[in-house]
This record gives sequence, C-alpha cells and structure tokens, in this order.
Amino acid sequence: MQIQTIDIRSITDPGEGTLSFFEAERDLPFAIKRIYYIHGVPKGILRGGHAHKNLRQMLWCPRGDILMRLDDGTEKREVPLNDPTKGLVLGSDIWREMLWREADSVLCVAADAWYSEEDYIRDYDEFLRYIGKKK
Ligand code: T46
Repeated sequence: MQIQTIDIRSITDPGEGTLSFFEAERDLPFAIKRIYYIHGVPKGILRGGHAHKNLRQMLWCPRGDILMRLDDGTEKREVPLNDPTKGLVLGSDIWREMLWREADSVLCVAADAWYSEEDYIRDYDEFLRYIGKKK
C-alpha cells in the first residue's frame, strides 16, 4: 500500500513541552496548497468513506486518538494516529475511513491541491471499478 509514516521533527524543552514542525518539499514529498483540520467530533464517529483520484496528503493528530482504516482494493490496513510527532502520508487511490477513538481528537491535514469535489470517489463499488481500470 502506498502509504508512508513520517517522524515529525520535534524539539522538547524539559518541563515546557514540545514544538513539532515540518517543512513542505523537505519533510513532505510535495508542496502544500491547502491545510484543513477536523475537530469537535464525538467519540465513536466514523468519517471519510471515500478515495481520491489524485490528491496527496499528510495527516497528523496533535491531540487524541484516531484510527485510520485504509484500503487500496488489494490490502486493508489500520494505522492509529495518536502521537503528535508522527505523520501519515497518503497517496491517491486509497479508500479511507477515520474512527474517532477519543472525543475531541483533532485531525490535521496538509494537502497538495485545492479542494475539488471532482477528485473524490465516494462510492466503494465505483472505487473498485476505478482502480481496476487503472491496473
Ligand atoms: C480526507 C479526509 C482525511 C470543503 O469545502 N473544503 C475542504 O477542503 C474539505 C476537505 C472539505 N470540504 C467540504 C466537503 C464537505 O461538504 O466539507 C464537507 C465535509 O467533507 P468530507 O465529508 O469529505 O469530510 P471527511 O472528514 O469525510 O473527509 C476529509 C476530507 O474531505 C478528505 O479529503 O481525505 O478528511
């Protein structure tokens, strides 16, 4: 599966917390055109249920615990996001669902393109047909 986990550079000042940062095109394999974040989600809620045709994104969870359920049509994987110093890079053609395992967990996303609904596949059977055609 075309996913990559990244260690986000982090500087800890003992007793004063940690500053984490990443730089587009250095730490990330793309330039950032959009940042969005999802917050205020109750525990147990499942979001997502779609794939992207072209979009690349890095996801990270600065607070809380979110389970990423990923499926490329061949393999299914689950990746927990519960460490603010870890990022998950997702390429296109990956069906994703996000399960909020802790209330008020925050999901942050840096994306390589502006928002376009045309890039989404929101029907699972259509996703399987789409990736089948590409193989
Ligand atoms: C993804 C996962 C991880 C916008 O208007 N602009 C935006 O930049 C985004 C991301 C969404 N929207 C609109 C589209 C919908 O009307 O916001 C609404 C909620 O979006 P959606 O239901 O797609 O949200 P999630 O949490 O299911 O998925 C989001 C991203 O859309 C998606 O790209 O990979 O987070």
